[in-house]
Amino acid sequence: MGRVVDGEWTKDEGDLFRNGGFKRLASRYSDEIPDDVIAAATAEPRRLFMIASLSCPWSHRALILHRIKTLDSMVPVKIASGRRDKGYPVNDNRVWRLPGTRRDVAYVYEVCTASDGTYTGRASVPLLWDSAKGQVVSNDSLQIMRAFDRIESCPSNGDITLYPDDLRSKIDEFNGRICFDLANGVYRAGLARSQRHYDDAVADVFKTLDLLEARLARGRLMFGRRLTIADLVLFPVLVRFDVVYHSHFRCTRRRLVDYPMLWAYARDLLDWDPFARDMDFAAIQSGYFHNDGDHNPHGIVSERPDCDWSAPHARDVFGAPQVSLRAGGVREFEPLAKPANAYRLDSR
Ligand SMILES: N[C@@H](CCC(=O)N[C@@H](CS)C(=O)NCC(=O)O)C(=O)O
Repeated sequence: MGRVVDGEWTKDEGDLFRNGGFKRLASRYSDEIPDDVIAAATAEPRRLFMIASLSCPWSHRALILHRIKTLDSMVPVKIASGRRDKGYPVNDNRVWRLPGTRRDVAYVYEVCTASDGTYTGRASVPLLWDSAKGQVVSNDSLQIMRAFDRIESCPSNGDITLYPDDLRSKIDEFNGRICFDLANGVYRAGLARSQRHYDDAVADVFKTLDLLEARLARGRLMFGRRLTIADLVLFPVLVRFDVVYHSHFRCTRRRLVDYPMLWAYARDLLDWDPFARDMDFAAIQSGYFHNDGDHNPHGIVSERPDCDWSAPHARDVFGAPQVSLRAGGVREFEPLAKPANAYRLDSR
């Protein structure tokens, strides 16, 4: 994977592996995003932009919120694509003028060092950049999502919040558990360098999926009918499960399609435009299979499972989805339906 030390790219993994276990390091810019930066998204469209990857589940959760709030004209997205010679490239391995600077950058790590010449840490995505200050605002997906959630002047859904006050502590607790036991649990399983670490990680992964399966037998979404950021955190992990985590990361006890509730829930959400728009199974598989020389030195991409993402899910029996209003109360959530065949679900 590599990382940045004192502004220089190094292949040395530092503290990433401890006694054979994979340890995800905290995001370097993880503070709450201040009000003046949020205000800038409205007052100065395109001053902020987000770098995100289509293969990355942490990027995907932020992209979904970005889609729900239709933020394109205010906070554009740059999709990080290309060969990861020195971590994520920003522009298909060609240099690109970093807005607000005189620097040409090719990699995400150069964006970090443009912000801080002595940057030490991971060069991770998603990343929010402020062109006026020439600085990274955040490289923490949860903070980026919370910031997007607070933008009120967006073309649609400015009146809603996916992080409502009355559920906030429960959402935080839920996200904490999902992040450690599942979202990061699959990485701990896949990247383990000892049997014990692998065993512990897969136990966490499947214990969590079992709990979620039971929870989804009681309601349409993670918090009843109300869409919250908890669903946005979970969905990117589920859609990657059978195509990557089950095979490549050795989470082999069960597949997503073996969990009737979770599988129907994932199909339900995939029917909604903001969830489907950045779904690209080919990009997801390439991101993992082509960039993990330890496990897959020949870069073979495994065949995708033969399953029908468009099969009826019958989740409507739990009632129409709702969303919290910033002013209090709830309303029905009307996600744009996914136009038939509009996405690259099956491209290869
Ligand atoms: N704490 C970060 C984690 C993001 C993350 O780990 N992203 C992965 C891509 S899925 C990444 O950029 N990995 C490269 C690295 O850590 O060097 C967040 O929540 O945004």
